[in-house]
Amino acid sequence: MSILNEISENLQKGKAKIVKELVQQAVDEGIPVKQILDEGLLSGMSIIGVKFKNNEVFVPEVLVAARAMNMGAQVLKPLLVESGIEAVGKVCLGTVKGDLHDIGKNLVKMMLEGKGLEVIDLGTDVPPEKFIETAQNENCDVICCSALLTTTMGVMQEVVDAAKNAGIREKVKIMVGGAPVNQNFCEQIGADYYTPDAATCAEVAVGLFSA
Ligand code: B1M
Repeated sequence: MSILNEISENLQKGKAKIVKELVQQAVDEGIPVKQILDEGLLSGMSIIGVKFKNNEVFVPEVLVAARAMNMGAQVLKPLLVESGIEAVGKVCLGTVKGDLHDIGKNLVKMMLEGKGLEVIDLGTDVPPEKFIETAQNENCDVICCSALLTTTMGVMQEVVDAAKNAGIREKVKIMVGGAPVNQNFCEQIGADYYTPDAATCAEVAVGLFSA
Protein backbone atom coordinates (compact mmCIF):
# COMPACT_ATOMS: atom_id res chain seq x y z
CA MET A 1 0.00 0.00 0.00
CA SER A 2 1.36 3.49 -0.83
CA ILE A 3 2.02 5.86 2.02
CA LEU A 4 -0.76 8.16 0.81
CA ASN A 5 -3.23 5.26 1.00
CA GLU A 6 -1.93 4.45 4.46
CA ILE A 7 -2.58 8.04 5.53
CA SER A 8 -6.10 7.87 4.14
CA GLU A 9 -6.83 4.48 5.75
CA ASN A 10 -5.49 5.48 9.17
CA LEU A 11 -7.32 8.78 9.04
CA GLN A 12 -10.57 6.91 8.44
CA LYS A 13 -9.83 4.80 11.51
CA GLY A 14 -9.11 7.95 13.53
CA LYS A 15 -5.53 6.94 14.29
CA ALA A 16 -4.28 10.49 14.76
CA LYS A 17 -0.80 9.67 16.04
CA ILE A 18 -0.09 7.28 13.16
CA VAL A 19 -1.48 9.78 10.64
CA LYS A 20 0.83 12.45 12.03
CA GLU A 21 3.85 10.12 11.75
CA LEU A 22 2.92 9.00 8.24
CA VAL A 23 2.47 12.58 7.05
CA GLN A 24 5.92 13.42 8.42
CA GLN A 25 7.32 10.33 6.68
CA ALA A 26 5.70 11.38 3.39
CA VAL A 27 7.22 14.84 3.75
CA ASP A 28 10.64 13.30 4.46
CA GLU A 29 10.27 11.14 1.35
CA GLY A 30 9.83 14.30 -0.70
CA ILE A 31 6.18 13.82 -1.67
CA PRO A 32 4.74 17.25 -2.60
CA VAL A 33 2.68 18.82 0.20
CA LYS A 34 -0.36 19.32 -2.03
CA GLN A 35 -0.32 15.65 -2.97
CA ILE A 36 -0.13 14.59 0.69
CA LEU A 37 -3.04 16.89 1.48
CA ASP A 38 -5.22 15.92 -1.50
CA GLU A 39 -4.45 12.21 -1.95
CA GLY A 40 -3.82 11.34 1.70
CA LEU A 41 -5.71 13.50 4.17
CA LEU A 42 -8.57 14.91 2.08
CA SER A 43 -9.10 11.61 0.29
CA GLY A 44 -9.58 9.87 3.66
CA MET A 45 -11.90 12.60 4.89
CA SER A 46 -13.97 12.42 1.75
CA ILE A 47 -14.46 8.64 2.15
CA ILE A 48 -15.56 9.25 5.75
CA GLY A 49 -18.00 11.86 4.38
CA VAL A 50 -19.63 9.35 2.06
CA LYS A 51 -19.86 6.73 4.82
CA PHE A 52 -21.35 9.34 7.18
CA LYS A 53 -23.98 10.19 4.59
CA ASN A 54 -24.82 6.51 4.13
CA ASN A 55 -25.04 5.92 7.89
CA GLU A 56 -22.11 3.52 7.76
CA VAL A 57 -20.23 5.63 10.34
CA PHE A 58 -21.57 8.04 12.94
CA VAL A 59 -20.58 11.26 14.72
CA PRO A 60 -17.94 9.70 17.06
CA GLU A 61 -16.08 8.06 14.15
CA VAL A 62 -16.26 11.29 12.15
CA LEU A 63 -14.92 13.25 15.10
CA VAL A 64 -11.87 11.04 15.56
CA ALA A 65 -11.23 11.14 11.82
CA ALA A 66 -11.49 14.94 11.96
CA ARG A 67 -8.96 15.00 14.79
CA ALA A 68 -6.57 12.85 12.75
CA MET A 69 -7.09 15.17 9.77
CA ASN A 70 -6.22 18.23 11.86
CA MET A 71 -3.13 16.58 13.36
CA GLY A 72 -1.88 15.56 9.93
CA ALA A 73 -2.54 19.03 8.55
CA GLN A 74 -0.57 20.58 11.41
CA VAL A 75 2.55 18.77 10.15
CA LEU A 76 2.05 20.40 6.75
CA LYS A 77 1.37 23.86 8.12
CA PRO A 78 4.97 25.16 8.24
CA LEU A 79 5.50 23.91 4.69
CA LEU A 80 2.52 25.87 3.45
CA VAL A 81 3.93 29.06 4.89
CA GLU A 82 6.13 30.78 2.35
CA SER A 83 9.23 31.98 4.16
CA GLY A 84 10.13 35.59 4.65
CA ILE A 85 6.74 37.07 3.79
CA GLU A 86 5.66 40.25 5.58
CA ALA A 87 1.98 40.38 6.60
CA VAL A 88 0.31 42.23 3.75
CA GLY A 89 -3.21 42.46 5.12
CA LYS A 90 -5.57 41.38 7.86
CA VAL A 91 -8.38 38.88 7.61
CA CYS A 92 -10.92 37.66 10.14
CA LEU A 93 -12.16 34.16 9.57
CA GLY A 94 -14.75 31.88 11.09
CA THR A 95 -17.38 29.22 10.56
CA VAL A 96 -20.78 30.87 10.77
CA LYS A 97 -23.27 30.68 13.63
CA GLY A 98 -24.82 27.26 14.16
CA ASP A 99 -22.03 25.49 12.32
CA LEU A 100 -19.30 23.51 14.07
CA HIS A 101 -17.37 22.25 11.04
CA ASP A 102 -13.86 23.64 11.20
CA ILE A 103 -11.58 21.44 9.10
CA GLY A 104 -12.05 23.44 5.89
CA LYS A 105 -11.86 26.70 7.84
CA ASN A 106 -8.57 25.58 9.39
CA LEU A 107 -7.19 24.80 5.95
CA VAL A 108 -8.26 28.22 4.73
CA LYS A 109 -6.43 29.75 7.71
CA MET A 110 -3.25 27.82 6.92
CA MET A 111 -3.31 28.87 3.27
CA LEU A 112 -4.01 32.52 4.10
CA GLU A 113 -1.16 32.57 6.58
CA GLY A 114 0.97 30.80 4.00
CA LYS A 115 0.41 33.75 1.69
CA GLY A 116 1.54 36.15 4.39
CA LEU A 117 -1.83 37.42 5.56
CA GLU A 118 -2.52 38.01 9.24
CA VAL A 119 -5.52 35.93 10.26
CA ILE A 120 -7.79 36.42 13.25
CA ASP A 121 -9.44 33.05 13.71
CA LEU A 122 -12.85 33.45 15.36
CA GLY A 123 -13.40 29.70 15.46
CA THR A 124 -16.77 28.08 14.85
CA ASP A 125 -20.39 29.07 15.57
CA VAL A 126 -19.54 32.74 14.98
CA PRO A 127 -22.49 35.16 15.10
CA PRO A 128 -22.64 37.86 12.36
CA GLU A 129 -22.07 40.65 14.89
CA LYS A 130 -18.81 39.03 16.02
CA PHE A 131 -17.42 39.14 12.46
CA ILE A 132 -18.37 42.81 12.20
CA GLU A 133 -17.12 43.80 15.65
CA THR A 134 -13.77 42.12 14.93
CA ALA A 135 -13.45 43.69 11.49
CA GLN A 136 -14.09 47.11 13.05
CA ASN A 137 -11.90 46.75 16.14
CA GLU A 138 -9.02 45.01 14.40
CA ASN A 139 -9.20 46.92 11.11
CA CYS A 140 -9.62 43.81 9.01
CA ASP A 141 -9.67 44.27 5.26
CA VAL A 142 -11.42 40.98 4.58
CA ILE A 143 -14.05 38.86 6.37
CA CYS A 144 -13.92 35.16 5.46
CA CYS A 145 -16.98 33.04 6.24
CA SER A 146 -17.12 29.27 6.02
CA ALA A 147 -20.29 27.13 6.17
CA LEU A 148 -20.77 23.41 5.67
CA LEU A 149 -24.50 23.11 6.27
CA THR A 150 -27.34 24.16 4.02
CA THR A 151 -29.07 25.25 7.24
CA THR A 152 -26.27 27.67 8.21
CA MET A 153 -25.11 29.10 4.88
CA GLY A 154 -27.91 31.69 5.15
CA VAL A 155 -26.05 33.28 8.05
CA MET A 156 -23.62 34.62 5.46
CA GLN A 157 -26.41 36.88 4.22
CA GLU A 158 -26.72 38.18 7.79
CA VAL A 159 -22.99 38.94 7.83
CA VAL A 160 -23.33 40.98 4.62
CA ASP A 161 -26.37 42.82 6.03
CA ALA A 162 -24.64 43.46 9.36
CA ALA A 163 -21.65 44.94 7.52
CA LYS A 164 -24.02 47.28 5.66
CA ASN A 165 -25.82 48.28 8.86
CA ALA A 166 -22.52 48.98 10.61
CA GLY A 167 -21.45 51.22 7.72
CA ILE A 168 -18.34 49.17 6.89
CA ARG A 169 -19.58 47.39 3.75
CA GLU A 170 -17.52 49.62 1.43
CA LYS A 171 -14.37 49.13 3.49
CA VAL A 172 -14.37 45.39 3.90
CA LYS A 173 -14.45 42.57 1.36
CA ILE A 174 -16.55 39.55 2.25
CA MET A 175 -15.42 36.14 1.02
CA VAL A 176 -17.55 33.02 1.33
CA GLY A 177 -16.94 29.31 0.91
CA GLY A 178 -17.69 25.80 2.09
CA ALA A 179 -19.22 22.75 0.45
CA PRO A 180 -22.83 23.98 -0.04
CA VAL A 181 -21.81 27.50 -1.14
CA ASN A 182 -21.38 28.48 -4.80
CA GLN A 183 -20.95 31.52 -7.03
CA ASN A 184 -24.70 32.03 -7.50
CA PHE A 185 -25.25 32.05 -3.78
CA CYS A 186 -22.40 34.50 -3.32
CA GLU A 187 -23.96 36.90 -5.83
CA GLN A 188 -27.43 36.38 -4.39
CA ILE A 189 -26.38 37.47 -0.90
CA GLY A 190 -24.19 40.32 -2.12
CA ALA A 191 -20.86 38.92 -0.89
CA ASP A 192 -17.73 39.81 -2.84
CA TYR A 193 -16.01 36.52 -3.64
CA TYR A 194 -16.79 32.83 -3.60
CA THR A 195 -13.89 30.42 -3.86
CA PRO A 196 -14.21 26.64 -3.96
CA ASP A 197 -11.13 25.68 -1.95
CA ALA A 198 -8.66 26.96 0.58
CA ALA A 199 -5.80 27.52 -1.86
CA THR A 200 -7.97 29.59 -4.24
CA CYS A 201 -9.36 31.55 -1.30
CA ALA A 202 -5.82 32.52 -0.27
CA GLU A 203 -4.85 33.42 -3.84
CA VAL A 204 -7.89 35.66 -4.28
CA ALA A 205 -7.41 37.26 -0.85
CA VAL A 206 -3.75 38.05 -1.42
CA GLY A 207 -4.65 39.40 -4.88
CA LEU A 208 -6.91 41.96 -3.19
CA PHE A 209 -3.94 43.38 -1.32
CA SER A 210 -1.56 43.47 -4.24
CA ALA A 211 -4.22 45.13 -6.44
CO1 B1M B 1 -21.06 17.12 9.40
N1 B1M B 1 -22.17 17.27 7.81
N2 B1M B 1 -22.63 17.35 10.52
N3 B1M B 1 -19.85 16.78 10.88
N4 B1M B 1 -19.78 16.58 8.16
C1 B1M B 1 -21.49 17.27 6.52
C2 B1M B 1 -21.11 18.69 6.10
C3 B1M B 1 -22.58 16.60 5.56
C4 B1M B 1 -22.44 17.00 4.09
C5 B1M B 1 -22.50 15.07 5.75
C6 B1M B 1 -23.53 14.34 4.92
O1 B1M B 1 -24.64 14.20 5.32
N5 B1M B 1 -23.14 13.90 3.75
C7 B1M B 1 -23.87 17.08 6.22
C8 B1M B 1 -24.43 18.41 5.72
C9 B1M B 1 -25.66 18.22 4.86
C10 B1M B 1 -26.23 19.52 4.45
O2 B1M B 1 -26.24 20.50 5.12
N6 B1M B 1 -26.76 19.51 3.25
C11 B1M B 1 -23.47 17.15 7.67
C12 B1M B 1 -24.37 17.11 8.76
C13 B1M B 1 -25.82 16.88 8.41
C14 B1M B 1 -23.96 17.25 10.11
C15 B1M B 1 -24.82 17.23 11.36
C16 B1M B 1 -26.17 18.00 11.27
C17 B1M B 1 -25.03 15.74 11.71
C18 B1M B 1 -25.90 15.48 12.90
O3 B1M B 1 -25.57 15.84 14.00
N7 B1M B 1 -27.02 14.86 12.63
C19 B1M B 1 -23.90 17.86 12.43
C20 B1M B 1 -24.02 19.39 12.50
C21 B1M B 1 -23.17 19.98 13.59
C22 B1M B 1 -23.10 21.50 13.46
O4 B1M B 1 -22.24 22.00 12.76
N8 B1M B 1 -23.99 22.20 14.14
C23 B1M B 1 -22.56 17.48 11.86
C24 B1M B 1 -21.45 17.23 12.66
C25 B1M B 1 -20.21 16.87 12.17
C26 B1M B 1 -19.03 16.51 13.08
C27 B1M B 1 -18.96 17.37 14.34
C28 B1M B 1 -19.18 15.07 13.45
C29 B1M B 1 -17.83 16.66 12.08
C30 B1M B 1 -17.15 18.06 12.13
C31 B1M B 1 -15.84 18.02 12.89
C32 B1M B 1 -15.04 19.26 12.64
O5 B1M B 1 -15.15 19.95 11.64
N9 B1M B 1 -14.20 19.52 13.61
C33 B1M B 1 -18.52 16.54 10.73
C34 B1M B 1 -17.83 16.28 9.52
C35 B1M B 1 -16.33 16.03 9.62
C36 B1M B 1 -18.49 16.24 8.26
C37 B1M B 1 -17.95 15.75 6.90
C38 B1M B 1 -17.90 14.24 6.98
C39 B1M B 1 -16.60 16.26 6.46
C40 B1M B 1 -16.47 17.79 6.42
C41 B1M B 1 -15.04 18.14 6.22
O6 B1M B 1 -14.35 18.48 7.16
N10 B1M B 1 -14.54 17.98 4.98
C42 B1M B 1 -19.05 16.30 5.91
C43 B1M B 1 -19.27 15.42 4.69
C44 B1M B 1 -18.45 15.87 3.51
O7 B1M B 1 -18.01 17.01 3.40
N11 B1M B 1 -18.27 15.00 2.58
C45 B1M B 1 -20.18 16.60 6.81
C46 B1M B 1 -13.13 18.23 4.65
C47 B1M B 1 -12.91 19.74 4.51
C48 B1M B 1 -11.47 19.99 4.11
O8 B1M B 1 -13.75 20.18 3.49
O9 B1M B 1 -14.97 21.83 4.99
O10 B1M B 1 -15.75 21.41 2.60
P1 B1M B 1 -14.66 21.49 3.59
O11 B1M B 1 -13.63 22.63 3.13
C49 B1M B 1 -13.21 22.70 1.78
C50 B1M B 1 -14.05 23.65 0.91
O12 B1M B 1 -15.42 23.60 1.22
C51 B1M B 1 -13.38 24.97 1.09
O13 B1M B 1 -12.01 24.67 1.37
C52 B1M B 1 -11.84 23.33 1.79
C53 B1M B 1 -10.93 22.61 0.80
O14 B1M B 1 -9.78 23.28 0.52
N12 B1M B 1 -13.83 25.91 2.09
C54 B1M B 1 -13.72 27.24 1.83
C55 B1M B 1 -14.32 25.74 3.33
N13 B1M B 1 -14.56 26.93 3.89
C56 B1M B 1 -14.20 27.88 2.99
C57 B1M B 1 -14.22 29.28 3.05
C58 B1M B 1 -13.76 29.97 1.94
C59 B1M B 1 -13.33 29.31 0.81
C60 B1M B 1 -13.29 27.95 0.73
O15 B1M B 1 -13.76 31.31 1.87
C61 B1M B 1 -13.97 32.07 3.01
